[in-house]
Amino acid sequence: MNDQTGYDATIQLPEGASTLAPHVDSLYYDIFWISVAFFVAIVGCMVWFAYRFRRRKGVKSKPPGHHTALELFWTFSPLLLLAYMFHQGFEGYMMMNIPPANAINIRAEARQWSWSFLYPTGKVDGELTVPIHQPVRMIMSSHPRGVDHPAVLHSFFVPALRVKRDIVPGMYTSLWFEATRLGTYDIYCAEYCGLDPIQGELTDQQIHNNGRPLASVGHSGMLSRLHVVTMEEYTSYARTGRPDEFETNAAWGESIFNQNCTACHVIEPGQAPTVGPNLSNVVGYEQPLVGGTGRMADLDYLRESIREPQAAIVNGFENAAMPSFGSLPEANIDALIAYIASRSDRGADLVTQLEAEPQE
Ligand code: HEC
Ligand SMILES: [Cu+2]
Repeated sequence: MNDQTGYDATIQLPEGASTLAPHVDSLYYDIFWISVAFFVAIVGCMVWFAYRFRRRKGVKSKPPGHHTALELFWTFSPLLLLAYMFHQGFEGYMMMNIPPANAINIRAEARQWSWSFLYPTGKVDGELTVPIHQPVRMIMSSHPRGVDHPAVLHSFFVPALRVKRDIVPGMYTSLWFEATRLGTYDIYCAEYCGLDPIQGELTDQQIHNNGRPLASVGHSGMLSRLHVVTMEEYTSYARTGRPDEFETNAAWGESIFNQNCTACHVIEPGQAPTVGPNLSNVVGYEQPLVGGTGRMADLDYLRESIREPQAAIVNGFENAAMPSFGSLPEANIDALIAYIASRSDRGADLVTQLEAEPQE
């Protein structure tokens, strides 16, 4: 059931990879050719009349009064064409706005300047992967980048699917599509969403030298990719749990930590803390909190610190804020905790407990 009905790009339009694409494209080409026909007819008549009725010596113009049949014809025939365009457009609009009942929901979160996609299984990724021939409904929202960078307008745009919808702070917007062709397609943010102030400080060389040019420099870098794969590939992709390349949860956690946490935390004993506390020798020790209380750094405390960092603030760090990582799947959070526990001389028990948990 993986027969593909999508098609290649033409001079005017990108490749078509969804059930909506033929609708949009046929209406586009109908309107295009109607416009071409009118252009040729109108400009042709204009040129012919300019020549035929040019001023000549001794010829006096005798314009006719009017021609009822002709006037009725050119009033009502365009009306029919417009009614046809409206009908086709409305049909496409309805199709685009009513997701089929069997659609799977994928959440999209837009931030300055990145995308995260959250799958029903709990998996989170920066690129979107969907099964072919399966309706998918995107439920989209805009999020702050940090404390002083509030949520802004974005727009989710996948030309190959012919779908585009604004993402508005403070509300959910949605769209749906059914992919009809395997492959990888571009995802754009189509609503100007700001310029990174550091861009001015980067040289052209720095901007173009890193592997994903412009990735961190504002709206124009807010790009991602859509992968349309078979249902079997999708199922194994969306599975959460430890990827095969890691032997233990702690090893997997280290890689998650390096991707998400090292901007603010060091984890070697004796290193001076950066934005947040040094996370070595935290597990198993009493943590001094703002307000004079303290909490034992056990599994609950660590889960809370990662999901709801503001619930308990470590003494001395009240001026820096940690963003919530509550959108990470449970398994990833446990792997992170296993890694942090492995970096404490009192963490061995917690590591054993977390390594023993069943993996799907
Ligand atoms: C933007 C900076 C920032 C990032 C990124 C960040 N943190 Fe934090 N973290 C902080 C700050 C600041 C604190 C102290 C304030 C508080 O307790 O909320 C903190 C506190 C913590 C604590 C409590 C530490 C203690 O001594 O009791 C843990 C555990 C923690 N972070 C884990 C993580 C993990 C795991 C990640 C990555 C998934 C992460 N942090 C990413 C800034 C950050
Ligand atoms: Cu954007």
